[in-house]
Amino acid sequence: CRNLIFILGDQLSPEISSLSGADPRRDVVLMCEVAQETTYVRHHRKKIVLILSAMRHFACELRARGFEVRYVHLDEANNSGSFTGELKRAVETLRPHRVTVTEPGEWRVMQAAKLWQSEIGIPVDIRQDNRFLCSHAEFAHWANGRRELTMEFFYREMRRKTGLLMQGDAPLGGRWNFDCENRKPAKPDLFRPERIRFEPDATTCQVAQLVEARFHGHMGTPEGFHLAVTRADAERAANAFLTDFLPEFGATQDAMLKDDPYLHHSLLSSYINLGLLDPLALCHAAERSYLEGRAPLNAVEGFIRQIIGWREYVRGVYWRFMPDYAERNFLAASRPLPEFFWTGRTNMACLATVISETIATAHAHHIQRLMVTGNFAMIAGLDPHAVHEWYLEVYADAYEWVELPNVIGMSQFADGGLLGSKPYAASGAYISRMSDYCDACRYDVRRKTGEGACPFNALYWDFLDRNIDRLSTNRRLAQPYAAWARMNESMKSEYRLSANAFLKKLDDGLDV
Ligand code: FAD
Ligand code: DLZ
Ligand code: SF4
Repeated sequence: CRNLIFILGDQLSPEISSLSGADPRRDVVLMCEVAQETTYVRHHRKKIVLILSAMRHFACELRARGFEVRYVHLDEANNSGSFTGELKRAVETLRPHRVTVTEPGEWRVMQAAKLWQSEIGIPVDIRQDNRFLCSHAEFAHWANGRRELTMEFFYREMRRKTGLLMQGDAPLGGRWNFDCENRKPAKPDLFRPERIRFEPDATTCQVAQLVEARFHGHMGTPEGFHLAVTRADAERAANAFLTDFLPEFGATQDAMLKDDPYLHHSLLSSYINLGLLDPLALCHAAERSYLEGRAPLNAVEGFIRQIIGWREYVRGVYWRFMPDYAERNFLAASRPLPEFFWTGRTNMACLATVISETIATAHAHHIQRLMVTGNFAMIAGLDPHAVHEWYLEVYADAYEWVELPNVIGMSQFADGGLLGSKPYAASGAYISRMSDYCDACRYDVRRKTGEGACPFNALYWDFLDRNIDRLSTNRRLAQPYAAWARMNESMKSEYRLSANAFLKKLDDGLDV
């Protein structure tokens, strides 16, 4: 009985459930580069290079393990352009008895996968994705009956389940979370180790040429691509992170520096999401760093929380609330994205820096995504759906299951507080405290209103005022709303005037 094992582009893991029980002498693997996946949003060109090159390398890895791999290239003459079309073609040629596939990460693809069995006329076995700790059923079990889906409580369950940083039933160090020791600003450090870079090999160069020629109108360029595209290189990147950056991971997690965009972040999300790194193995390696005295607990706990806490939690939220989650717009925001989101050309130095780095590298770290682009988008009232599409396009680690809850929930508060208990809105003071962006900005962060004042200042108060009916009952916003209530009317109207003048410029497409 011959099986056809269908492996999607973000399922590049040798231990993935679709391969479980596979016999290289009998079964065939299908992998396909398809136009539908490369263009359902206009992915950053470095993201496409990463995914297609990693797919091609994974096909080689499987062949080296003895598998026959039917690999369909994007520019192949008969390529039908879709997963369904390629599956049909493969079934017609190879005549397997059944298809096995690991559940797709995205709702959109899952809907297509549910139809495959009836469309191709043989059994299709859709298996759970064993690269996650928490299945959809387990998440539903945890979430059912809870009034609030608090990440921190979910995280504790995952700590208990994995035993990571646990001593019996208790968390190591007596606390579950050491975040209060984090959130420090950072100083430039000329001695910070260099980031590991990988020179493109012949396969990556071929993909880069294809992407250069084919994806006009997509952000960025394949030039300067230096990401890992194999498991071995991704593991090298992980080991370099564990040695050089993990020890300081927590402390500067929320900091931003103009000339040091990565600080102590791991830069591993793209590899984890593609399947090149196993998230649990990575957490165990981080735990060993603590147990063997190479990294402090606050750093290791913070790193592990991001992976077994946030990463698993946002996936749970995604699958529980899709498909309507994608359409949520609690704050009824509707402004289109300004042009500078595509060019980085704005006088606001924080946005110019983060967007330019995004264009160059297809990466930005968490606080850049949350408190610079995300914060601006929310307080300027940008349409959350357009914001979601932008994030899905521009980041190399973006797949809808992880991007959407981070954008619609955490960053835009468009789900009304399902994921986060308050909107992450901030004035220029926050950005000034946590970064050195304001030093070189044409705007003055200390000026509240009027010509030359930092736009974030007026937008922040105007955002609270504009949304007073929706947000003033939020307990976590009691303080800013009390401050707004105490403010005299002339100051309030100055904020409103400044914000409106700025927003009008945005709407008129003028430089800001
Ligand atoms: P580190 O800071 O080193 O963190 C370690 C790991 O923890 C990451 O590699 C990642 O796997 C995980 N992680 C950390 N925070 C989160 C989180 N909030 N959700 C899920 N996993 C997390 N992450 C994505 O992987 N894909 C996305 O498309 C994505 N979109 C985002 C959009 C917005 C608006 C925001 C605020 C966050 C988004 N994140 C996304 C989460 C986070 O910003 C990235 O995971 C992180 O910046 C990746 O860089 P890193 O590997 O250096 O992370
Ligand atoms: C993101 C992406 C891109 C750009 N291209 C492909 C592709 O050509 N073939 C493929 O199998 N997967 C690709 N992917 C990843 C898929 O979009 C991803 O596997 C699905 O969204 C399911 O999560
Ligand atoms: Fe951004 Fe305002 Fe600082 Fe300029 S002054 S970098 S706009 S926060």
